[in-house]
Amino acid sequence: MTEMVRVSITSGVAVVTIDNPPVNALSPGVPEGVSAAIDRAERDPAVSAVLIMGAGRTFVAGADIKQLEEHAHGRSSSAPNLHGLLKQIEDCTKPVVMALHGTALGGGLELAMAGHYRVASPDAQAGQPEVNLGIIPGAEGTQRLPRLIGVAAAIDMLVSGRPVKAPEAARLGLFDKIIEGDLQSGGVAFALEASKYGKRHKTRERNEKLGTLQSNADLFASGREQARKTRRNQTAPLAAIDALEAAVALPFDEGCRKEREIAEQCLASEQARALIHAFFAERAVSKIRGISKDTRTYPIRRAAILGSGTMGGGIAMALANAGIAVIVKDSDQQALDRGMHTVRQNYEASVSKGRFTREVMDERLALILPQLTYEGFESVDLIIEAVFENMALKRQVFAEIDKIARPECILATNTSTLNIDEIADATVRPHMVVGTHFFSPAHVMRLLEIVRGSRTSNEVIATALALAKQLRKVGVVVGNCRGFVGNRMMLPYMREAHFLAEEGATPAQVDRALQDFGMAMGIFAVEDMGGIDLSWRVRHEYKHLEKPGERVPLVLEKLYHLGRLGQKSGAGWYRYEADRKPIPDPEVERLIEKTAKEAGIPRRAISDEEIIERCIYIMINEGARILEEGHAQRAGDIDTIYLAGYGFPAYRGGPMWYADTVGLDKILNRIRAFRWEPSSLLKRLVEEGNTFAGFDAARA
Ligand code: 3H9
Repeated sequence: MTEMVRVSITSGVAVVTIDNPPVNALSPGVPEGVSAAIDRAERDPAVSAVLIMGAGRTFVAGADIKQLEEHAHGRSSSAPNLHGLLKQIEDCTKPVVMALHGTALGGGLELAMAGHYRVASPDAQAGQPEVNLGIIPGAEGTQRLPRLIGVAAAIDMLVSGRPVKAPEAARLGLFDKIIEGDLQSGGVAFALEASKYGKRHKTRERNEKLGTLQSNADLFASGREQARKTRRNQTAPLAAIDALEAAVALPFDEGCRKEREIAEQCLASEQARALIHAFFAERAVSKIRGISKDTRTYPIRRAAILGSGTMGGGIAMALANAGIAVIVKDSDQQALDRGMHTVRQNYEASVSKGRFTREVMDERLALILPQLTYEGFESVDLIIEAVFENMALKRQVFAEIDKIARPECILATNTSTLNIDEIADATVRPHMVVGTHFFSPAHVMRLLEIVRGSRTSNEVIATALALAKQLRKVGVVVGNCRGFVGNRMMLPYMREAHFLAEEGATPAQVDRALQDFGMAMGIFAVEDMGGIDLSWRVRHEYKHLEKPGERVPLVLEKLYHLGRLGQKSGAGWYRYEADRKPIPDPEVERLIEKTAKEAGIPRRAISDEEIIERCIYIMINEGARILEEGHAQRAGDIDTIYLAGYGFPAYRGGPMWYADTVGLDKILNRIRAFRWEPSSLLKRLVEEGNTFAGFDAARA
């Protein structure tokens, strides 16, 4: 046994407990410990059955991803290998029962499927989320899963990566029994019963749900179609289906060999390295210099929001969804009614899609209290301001709430562009003022930029991070600079797209090239969604920062003055019909051509490669500036922002990770060729032969 695996004997059942916090990953030592425990149980005449479970909050959440990362980068030759252990478990002459709670994921579920039976607590979930890491199950999961639940359900689990909850798992045949009450005693009783039954269920021998290549042909075809649609450009989901097909076509051992081959190829891929980076980058964002686990946080039980517009309503829903009671204040009854109507409509839509029940909707709605006054503001723990983006108005609002709120109440602003310190100056508690930059729709989007003002206290930042977790969002701490991180990088990206159009690319070509690159949406479609008036306003707000003679986007002005404000007016860069799909508009193309001609901008054919280089590299250059100025703590934080909030393809790891994969020297050369001013950090990293990942590692 190892320290990570304990064994105790209860009523003749060897209870094997895997104890490798925080999530009982199968790190070196765990498989060896389980193997030794099985070996001992097999030889001990006093033992009639084995029960394997996890200590703490979960069963096994998979292989150790750190170990996979080492292997993916070629820094270690030993990938985790569970095959011997799984065979040993399945061949054990005494029944082996797996008792699952929390999350049995990846290698955890693969381990469980090698057991003769699976029992689970009602809250347990099981899944094969490997595709989220760019890999496929590599411990016989693609071979055992279809044997237990059939090909259709297996395709769904493998391609979506989505875990199934206990009742569904039981219905599918993945769990044999749900145990209410104490899992260990229920598991021991089940194991004793199984030992009397004699016959053991070896999953590898269960072929009744497999069918044939022919009978499953349609399922494989539609699975592949689904994979191409929902996981655009990703290799692992298709590879997982190939491995599943091998389960149907080949005897178990040969299928496993095929799975191993495919799993190795996936693990060695650029996509796996990028997705594994994204996994750890997202978990690193909460590690902030100066803030530790002991940093005090303020409890957030009740909150208030100022403003019932799209953002205010969305934030109210995000809070209510996490069980936080929230007052929504507006100064205008009609606006308040409109806002609450939208909130209700959004909830109704979720109910009709089956996301939750009407009772849940009613509970959430009951937590949202619309009103016109400041009544109750004196007792809330957090006030989030979401009024119109105007400094004078925000300062006035902050001065007012500062007088009403109790001293321990956090005052947050949802500004996306304004200076937090200037807003904080309107209060006598600048240490309690923070930016909470939500993304629209705020009840859906995972990203939350937490903007640290120069006087924001560590306790307030720690509370905002905890709140993000409570809201199931990814909170990333950013500095108080123009546009913070996400929008600051987005602005030059958007401008460059405008220039490309002026020089000869159509908006549709730019958007298609970006989507082929993997962006969730093209930048012109994004701009139409946000509103041309918004882009116009932002540009004019910062017009004074434009240098004399600097090139500025020209068509934007024209669209704005023509009232082509984007989706909301039915036309912007594109035109729109009821389904809101962007339709290329020859009128806009003529307008662009005319504008370019008047400005003397020569038009030419522009390659997709140039579009990607100019749009993405300019973003990377700005990201590097943000890093050198310390407005983001890590390149990985910037990546997380772009993955969680801006539709950057996760399989490229985020813009800074992508830059490393292209090569910083190449990026610098292209930046020089485009006659942009390169960031000094980028120049320094190239001189040192370093990468953004290296920059992060040195500061960890
Ligand atoms: C696999 O199994 C391949 C097999 O097919 C092949 C076998 C041969 N390894 O997310 P949290 C760390 S692939 C190492 O904040 P939560 C995480 O980094 C794997 N570390 O907690 C963090 O560390 P820190 C398939 C792991 O409660 C801490 O645990 N499995 C692993 O919000 C807490 O994590 C998966 O893809 C791991 N497997 O969520 C599951 N998992 O505190 C990946 C977590 O230092 N994990 N850590 O920052 C998850 O989805 C979530 O972590 C989980 C808990 C739902 C388990």
